Amino acid sequence: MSTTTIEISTSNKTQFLHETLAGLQSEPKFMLSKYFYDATGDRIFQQIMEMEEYYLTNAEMEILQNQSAQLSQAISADGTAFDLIELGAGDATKSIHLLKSLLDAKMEFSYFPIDISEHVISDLEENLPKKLPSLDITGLNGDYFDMLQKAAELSHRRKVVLFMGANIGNMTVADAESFCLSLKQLLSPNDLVIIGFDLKKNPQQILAAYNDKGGITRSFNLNLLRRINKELDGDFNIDQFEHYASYDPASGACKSYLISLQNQIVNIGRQVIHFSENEYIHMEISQKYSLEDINKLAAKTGFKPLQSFFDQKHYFVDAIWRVD
Ligand code: AVI
Repeated sequence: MSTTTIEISTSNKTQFLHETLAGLQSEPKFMLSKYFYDATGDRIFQQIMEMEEYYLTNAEMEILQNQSAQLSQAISADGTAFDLIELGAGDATKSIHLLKSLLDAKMEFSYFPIDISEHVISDLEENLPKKLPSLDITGLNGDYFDMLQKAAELSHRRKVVLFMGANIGNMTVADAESFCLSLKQLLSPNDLVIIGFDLKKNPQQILAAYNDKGGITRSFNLNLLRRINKELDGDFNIDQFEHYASYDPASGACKSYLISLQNQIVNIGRQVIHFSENEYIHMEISQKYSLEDINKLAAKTGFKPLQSFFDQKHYFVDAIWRVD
């Protein structure tokens, strides 16, 4: 077993400030949902995943619990050693099933979990080897793409990239296309990607997952304002912003916003941001896909769909694609 952490944290705060101001000085205003995940955000996201309305986690967990052996077979079909690179690894409660199946099958591989949250990566490096002592793990903390490049430099074997949890949904379809194209640039023929997509379904069910009765998603969004107050010397009055979620069944875009409840001024460091009453900040997109949308995305970005793994209710799919 080997354990290493590689961190790129030098300009994290400057980048946070720069991107936050750029978003708030835009018309319309927006924030980047990757900044939701400080220690408090991580905790609130855990609560979201345990919410009754948030069906995504259980659906994908069911796939991993019940079909990891088949997933492992698909990954190891050509018998060669590989590196398993996981984008947005979280606490690996889902991928641990796959890791176990791969270790049980005596596959030769190293595991590179990547996460934007440094808490998540250090927890993972501490705890995963206790459960899987023979696992070779190197944690990477930072932006997906920077860390993916880092992992590609470190890895000299066939690559299998895991991108589960519907994290691809937090990009617009256009950004998901650019992302898949860039991902493909870092891969070689026969490398695989496994992507988790939340499927289009009853609009009420989707909306409820992002507008829960208990207000947990609301505090998840508002926490970013708190984080800005704390880390970027901001003075948001949290009570004067309201969470609003919407889902468009035609496009599959589920969006969340914070609405300013009054005309107000917010200071961030030395910058002054004006809000009108009812002006919104776009906070996050959680894009939903049909199978047709998914296959189109693969074809457009140079991948060949190999296999799809669904939960029993067909709420969610983990799709395996090969570099074409
Ligand atoms: C991490 N990501 C896939 C979640 C989602 O469903 O878009 C983040 C989230 N936002 C609100 N609830 C959950």
